[in-house]
Amino acid sequence: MNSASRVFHLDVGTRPSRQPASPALSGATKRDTHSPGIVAGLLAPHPPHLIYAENHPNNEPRSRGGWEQIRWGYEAVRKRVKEIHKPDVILVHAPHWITAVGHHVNCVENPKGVSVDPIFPHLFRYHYDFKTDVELAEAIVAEGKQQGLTMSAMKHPGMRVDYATIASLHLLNPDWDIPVVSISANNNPYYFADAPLDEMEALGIATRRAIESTGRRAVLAASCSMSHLHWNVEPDLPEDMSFEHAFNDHQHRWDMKFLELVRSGRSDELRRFIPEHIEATAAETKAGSLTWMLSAIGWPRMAGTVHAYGTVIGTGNGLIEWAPEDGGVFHV
Ligand code: 2X7
Ligand code: FE2
Repeated sequence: MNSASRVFHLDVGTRPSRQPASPALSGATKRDTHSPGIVAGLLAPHPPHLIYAENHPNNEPRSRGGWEQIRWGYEAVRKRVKEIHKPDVILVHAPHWITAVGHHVNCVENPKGVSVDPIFPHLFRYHYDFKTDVELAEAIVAEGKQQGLTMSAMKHPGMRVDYATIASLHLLNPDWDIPVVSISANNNPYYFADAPLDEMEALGIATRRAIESTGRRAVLAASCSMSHLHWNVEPDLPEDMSFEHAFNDHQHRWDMKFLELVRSGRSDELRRFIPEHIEATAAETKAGSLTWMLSAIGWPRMAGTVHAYGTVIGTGNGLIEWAPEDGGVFHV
């Protein structure tokens, strides 16, 4: 890695620990800049194209740009993360860290290496070096077990971190100066057509409890695209935007129905709609990341802010934020 690609490090867990927040009504929020809890939940998609287009020194391939609207949305979210939310930690649940037995949490203190997208290696070969919030990661494992889930603390320092985890984390905080917790996607939903998302609801609750008991203020990122059919060929110049559009009208319409529910704060309907949307559009939310995040913040009856929506190689990508009044935490 060259010197320009080095990342900053912070000591994890050195802040004074905070008392857990008192419980309140579901979805209620309050301005409170000190209580532990979740300060924002994000749908933060990870197409490697977005990193390629940025020409960041951590990523090897070079481009002429592309997918600007989604990338500008990420610029706005980055600013909010740093200036408004100021979290102790960013947690990410990502579909491309696939585990066959249960849910794994990365408990390696300083993951380092090169993450490569196996389908788009010509776009994404990213040098990463970041700090894990190990105390929180281990607390999630323990809370998950309490919820009856099969949990595992991943402690192999050599394990290569998947491109979805790295892409969402880079897009949210390219400085890498906020500690991270990364959670795997159990792939039962891909074996069993009718596997429910209940486990992800339980994992969300476990995550929230771990955040509160360790006194952290956290941003949660569900690293997922929405509609997920994509072309099996790409233009000679991958960033040639004259080729970029929705896979078909059906996919687009279902994504717009999804965004309508988000923008109008109809979370109960959204909860019922997510499995229908998965079925209709092969949505990547099937991996459970979105359900995990929305369960953790308590399915609040509030409008999500759609910072951007755009297609990448035909897939639909919404960059969405749910957050209490600036500075507050979700009380569930
Ligand atoms: O992993 C992905 C994705 N979710 C969407 C679009 C293109 C590539 O990779
Ligand atoms: Fe993906």
